[in-house]
Amino acid sequence: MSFFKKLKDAILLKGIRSSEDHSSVSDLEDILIEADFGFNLASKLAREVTKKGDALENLGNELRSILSPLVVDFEVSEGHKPFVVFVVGVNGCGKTTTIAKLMHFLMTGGKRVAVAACDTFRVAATEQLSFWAKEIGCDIYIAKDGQKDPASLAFEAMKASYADILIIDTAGRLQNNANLMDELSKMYRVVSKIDQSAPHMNLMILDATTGQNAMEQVLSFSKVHPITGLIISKMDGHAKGGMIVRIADELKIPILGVGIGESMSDFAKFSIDKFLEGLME
Ligand SMILES: Nc1nc2c(ncn2[C@@H]2O[C@H](COP(=O)(O)OP(=O)(O)OP(=O)(O)O)[C@@H](O)[C@H]2O)c(=O)[nH]1
Ligand SMILES: [Mg+2]
Repeated sequence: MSFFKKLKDAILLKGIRSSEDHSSVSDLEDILIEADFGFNLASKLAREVTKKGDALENLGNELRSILSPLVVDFEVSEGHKPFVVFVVGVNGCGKTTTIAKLMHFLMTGGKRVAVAACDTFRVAATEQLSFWAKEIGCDIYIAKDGQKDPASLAFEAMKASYADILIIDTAGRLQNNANLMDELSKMYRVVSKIDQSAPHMNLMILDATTGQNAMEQVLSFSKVHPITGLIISKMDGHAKGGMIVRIADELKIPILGVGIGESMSDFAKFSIDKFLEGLME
């Protein structure tokens, strides 16, 4: 049963109305925890929205006020050449597909875009990115035979590129894999040697089907280099993406878009209305 349906039932059946009724507040709290809002936020919201009036309407308003300051357009600023975008995240979260969507979006906007295939572990990863680069018409930098160091590829791409925007694809890695996180750290260091202000955007992709672990993922990747934007992939599936509320509330990282399919045009601005509707389905 969906989150808001449960919430409605809880409100109707259990008469969740007031914060003085402790059992009602804790029922609501349980529902919010189950929706991946996390314990602290769930408790805070459960208390606040039951204070007076319609709890469901209050909750909608609270969620809007958490999310709306963070929902922004995907924009690259002028004055950096290239404007360097790192794309990071755990294995299979949708990094490479999101890059295809961004290449398409930026090229359509008249920008010259290049990508560096810095996932040098899997041959298939380079092939996947090459396919999109060719399809969309972007320059691509790929590792030469035997070259496995993603940092040196990122370095070469930065030196060579005449593009307005250089997007760096990275290998998927679990946030608790120290070696791979060190490797990522080296990539940032190397890139900042060429341009101190780079990367200009450090984008993390979150799979909408991820639960509370998403928070830990963002915190760990942020330790290596602060995450400046989030894109939630796979919002076209069954997942509601409830974890984004907690991340927004605690970390206040801008939400730059959502992935809504597997093709290059399946990129959209995060819609709070649709998100809330999704929760209510
Ligand atoms: N339905 C749907 N599928 C998606 C979306 N984004 C990515 N996928 C699919 O998810 C799978 C993994 O996507 P990739 O882009 O390869 O993910 P990745 O993070 O680059 O993976 P690694 O490089 O292996 O870590 C592929 O089958 C994609 O087609 C999305 O927004 N919606
Ligand atoms: Mg990939």
